[in-house]
Amino acid sequence: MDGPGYSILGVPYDRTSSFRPGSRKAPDQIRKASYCFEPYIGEYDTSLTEIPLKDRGDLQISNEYKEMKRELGRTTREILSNDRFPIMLGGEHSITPVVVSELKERHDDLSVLILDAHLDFRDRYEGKKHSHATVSRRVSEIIDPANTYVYGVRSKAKDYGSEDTPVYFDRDDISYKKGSSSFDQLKDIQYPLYLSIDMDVFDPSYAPGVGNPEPFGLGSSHVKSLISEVSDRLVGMDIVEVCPKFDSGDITSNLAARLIYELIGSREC
Ligand SMILES: [Mn+2]
Repeated sequence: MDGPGYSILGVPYDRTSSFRPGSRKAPDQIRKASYCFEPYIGEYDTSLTEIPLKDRGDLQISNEYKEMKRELGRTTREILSNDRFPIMLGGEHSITPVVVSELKERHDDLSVLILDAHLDFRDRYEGKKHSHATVSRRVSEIIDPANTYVYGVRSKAKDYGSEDTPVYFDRDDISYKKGSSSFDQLKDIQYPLYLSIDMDVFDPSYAPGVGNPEPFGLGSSHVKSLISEVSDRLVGMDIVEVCPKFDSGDITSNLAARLIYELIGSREC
């Protein structure tokens, strides 16, 4: 079933998770949660059973960064060379720069939109360069900082500031004005675009099962409309930081699975 379509890949890696590890168990939990939904999405009049969608299963890796990077890089190249749209299921957020790096080889003008409660712009965290807490810094080194967008931020280190900071939107600055597009603030964004969803961008009431929960977050409808506005200009996505061990009632896995339906449905309509 090669050729245009979607490839789902689980990346069971959470080596640097510092607070609540366990996101390496998320890919399977997100798959299980997806069984609760009808394949037909009425809003977009699209059925997932009629779309070329291949689940490649999980990367067979130990929890070591170098191995994850090598295997994820190799498999991403394979997915892209088959002209398929990659949907990566983390795992922790440090998988994102590996995928971005491969996409940049194909799209010189790539932008990246990261939905995240955390700015994650440290150069190192706990001595590690490749950590869940250094993601936007690593991404902005691969593409231009001006093309790196972080949306939904409500936690950052005090000494984050430099001219190389990505474009970021604090949660408190995001407009919820009735009638305005949730995407208005990102109107200068360039395409093609890669979307990385750290599930902690949501308020913990929507997504309690994450590595680093942060109160006062975004609602699910807001993120849904944002996804549908950008989806047809995306070249890949990941969804990271679901932590099943802390996920009461599988709420977070359920939302993660439904966001993937949303992405595919809104691209196909
Ligand atoms: Mn985060």
